Amino acid sequence: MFAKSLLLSLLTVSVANAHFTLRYPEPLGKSAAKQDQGPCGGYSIDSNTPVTQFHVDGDAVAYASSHPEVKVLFRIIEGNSPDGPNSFKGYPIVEQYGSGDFCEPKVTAPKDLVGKQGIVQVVQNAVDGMLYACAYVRFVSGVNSNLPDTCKNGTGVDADFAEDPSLEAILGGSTGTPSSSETTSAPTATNPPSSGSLKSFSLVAGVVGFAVAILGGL
Ligand SMILES: [Cu+2]
Repeated sequence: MFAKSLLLSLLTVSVANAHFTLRYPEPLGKSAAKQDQGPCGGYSIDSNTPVTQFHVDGDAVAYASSHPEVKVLFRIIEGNSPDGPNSFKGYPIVEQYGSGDFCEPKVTAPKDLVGKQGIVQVVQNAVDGMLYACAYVRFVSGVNSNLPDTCKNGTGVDADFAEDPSLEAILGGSTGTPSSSETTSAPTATNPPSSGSLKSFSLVAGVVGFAVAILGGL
């Protein structure tokens, strides 16, 4: 028991040191010390914040991950406030497997953001909770045909599309989301939780009835 809790605390310490490091676009800051703090991992935009050009028809978001399994939201935000009213899903939510370098080279933003500034926010749902990093960008037209060197996948790193209600909720808290990506909340309505509760209630009632019958027979 003691050995188990010691192992657990050791694991917690090791993952707390480095969650993930956003490599591209240039992040607001490189320390992961406050990465569990939304919306930007303890950083905010100021006069020293680097600005990266971001191509609305497809650009890279690259990071190095210490976690072998995370779900990731790539969120595009208009303006210089992470809590601004207009935010968009830059790519479907993915589940990334394997630790190391990971890059999604086709993150997109709405075309009408061209010429404006904004934020690329990466939110990971990891074993140690929600993790955040942001980059300040200026939106430009077209596709980035000259992807950065940091856009690569480490050996054994892979990804697949995934669902994640917690990450969707971050996105859903704002207005102006493209209608094409707003079909995710519907499935829960067809499977209301009450049917599950009713089933377990009748099971319990059956067991109680059986017990009563035995008692009655004695
Ligand atoms: Cu972590």
